[in-house]
Amino acid sequence: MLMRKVPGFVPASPWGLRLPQKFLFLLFLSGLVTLCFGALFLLPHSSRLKRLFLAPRTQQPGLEVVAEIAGHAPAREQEPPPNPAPAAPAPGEDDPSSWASPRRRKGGLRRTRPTGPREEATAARGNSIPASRPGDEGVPFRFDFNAFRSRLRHPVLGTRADESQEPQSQVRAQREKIKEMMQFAWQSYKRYAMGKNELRPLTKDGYEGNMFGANPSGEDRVAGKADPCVMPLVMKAGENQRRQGDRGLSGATVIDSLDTLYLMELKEEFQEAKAWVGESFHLNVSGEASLFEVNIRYIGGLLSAFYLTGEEVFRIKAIRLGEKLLPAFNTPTGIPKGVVSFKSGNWGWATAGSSSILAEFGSLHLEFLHLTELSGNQVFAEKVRNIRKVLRKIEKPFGLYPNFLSPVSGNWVQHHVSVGGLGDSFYEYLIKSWLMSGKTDMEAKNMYYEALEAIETYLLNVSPGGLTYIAEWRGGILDHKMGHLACFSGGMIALGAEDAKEEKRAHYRELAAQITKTCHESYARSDTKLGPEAFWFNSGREAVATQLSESYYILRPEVVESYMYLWRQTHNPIYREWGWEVVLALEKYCRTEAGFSGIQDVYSSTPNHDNKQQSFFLAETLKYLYLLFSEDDLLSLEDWVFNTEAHPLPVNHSDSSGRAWGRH
Ligand code: DMJ
Repeated sequence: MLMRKVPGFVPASPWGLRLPQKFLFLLFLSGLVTLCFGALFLLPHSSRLKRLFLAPRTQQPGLEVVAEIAGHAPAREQEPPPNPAPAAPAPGEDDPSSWASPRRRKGGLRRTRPTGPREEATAARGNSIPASRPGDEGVPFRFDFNAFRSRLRHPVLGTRADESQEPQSQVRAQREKIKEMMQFAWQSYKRYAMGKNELRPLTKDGYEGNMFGANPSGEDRVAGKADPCVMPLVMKAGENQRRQGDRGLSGATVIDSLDTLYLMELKEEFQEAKAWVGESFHLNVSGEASLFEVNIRYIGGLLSAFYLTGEEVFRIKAIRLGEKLLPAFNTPTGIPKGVVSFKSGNWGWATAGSSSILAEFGSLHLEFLHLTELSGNQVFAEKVRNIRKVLRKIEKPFGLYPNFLSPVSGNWVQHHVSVGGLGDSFYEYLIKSWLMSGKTDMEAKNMYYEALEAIETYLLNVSPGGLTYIAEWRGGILDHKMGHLACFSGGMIALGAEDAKEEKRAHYRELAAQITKTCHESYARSDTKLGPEAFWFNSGREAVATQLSESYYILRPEVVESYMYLWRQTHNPIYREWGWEVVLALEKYCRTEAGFSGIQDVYSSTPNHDNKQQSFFLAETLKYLYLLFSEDDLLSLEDWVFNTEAHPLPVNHSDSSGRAWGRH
């Protein structure tokens, strides 16, 4: 104190610094602190540090937020429990691990390709569960595969009782023939088109199409529910914005084939398909894709492959792809648009002139519940429960569900009702939701039987020649036609007959048999013994197409699908006879040097090929044929429901009200 008062004396700091030096030192220190703090934002993967220093950021409502609101906190930081060991094989069943490739058996499982930077970026935007540790590709939730497998009532691949009892039986030879067809279809695809969506057997190359987002050369869209009359109504938005060069999802045939290869025990081929999924199935796509098609083929195919094998790669890819579909639901009603943009991730729902299709937004329920089951994330289940809610509340003309709904207003757009294209799988998913829930989803059950009553009352007809058919309804006026797509309904009605009111069961069994017989007639009345795309009942003609534009056959499965269900229900040998007629016709008219092709005119004995081996031929047509010639416990209907692309999804036997199933 004394020294400070002495003039001319400049006090020194405890370290002996003078004032200007002190100032410079402080300046340097504050610069250093600012630099270090700023560097936190520049360092890659700094999210953990940011969490340490910064208050939690408010997010857009994404998966995590919704999950937390729903009472499910995604496992974020805690170490996940170790992966369950593969399930012990059920008696008489192959151990899934024996499906491993020789490489895997020797050297251990090769790690699947880590998620690409674009996929990580999407995950980081808050619409997904973040990775808890490197290498798990961002899906830390563990599904108890062992527990799931132990609840199945039958071995997945059945007991193959017929093989031990009758090793040389005719039915076994028939089954082997169908297996050979699958092997040929797969090998042709692999040879000429591996990784493309589908094979062009005549030109011996592959093509992407643009259903899954690609638009390499302005190829035409072939949507599952496509109908040339209505496509302008539903596709306008996507068409306007689609640009050449968009990269969509690839390998539809690979994903669609996985479970068929597995159940036919084409082990080497299954390994090829699995390896492709692990190494080459990329989700960093940019185009606009059909929500419905991606869901039934890709999500359905991946889910089935996971449930059949327990291989994590399928579960993870299914969930990651499922997350990419979520922006389609960002509409005022929550009814999704038919087209999802992979590019921006935020679909412009207000685009004028577009409607959502009943069969498309009504065929998500099975897959989305399983996405919740396998991810632990409620958002998928919530999306489809909301669709159900909208449909339950809306007024239905005469109890019928029209095919078009505005996702903006929530009103029907046209009064066109069909059990074929545009409507079909909506009805299918109602009865299958009931079955898949372990018969707890009463709402789905009631909606299904009410809809079926209305269909019977207003759409069902019998032709003068005694053929039962389901017509199409346009504001009260009937089109006396049935599309090939509508032929799945024989199988659906058979499947639902068992849970109908006692007094209706026999009636539904008979109705299923009659509709299936009519569909068989549409095949039997052609020169090729394959059925046309649509057939009519008017002007004295019955079960035949009336114009060339409806006379094509594109390897569709619906008729053999019904044969399979009717066979399982009745064991009437007629269904195997009819199925075998289809096998012979496919061999004669659709088999080419390099795969199977659709034909342009079923009424010509020398039809031209359409140069497309549809992926659903491998997913559905060949699978249903194979099941038709197999024992009932191969993918038993007690344990599995088939999605609308024939991918088996397990019935909930856990009697839980947990993750996916909820209370109804
Ligand atoms: C498949 O993609 C599905 O069965 C869909 O429900 C309708 N169309 C094709 C096969 O015809």
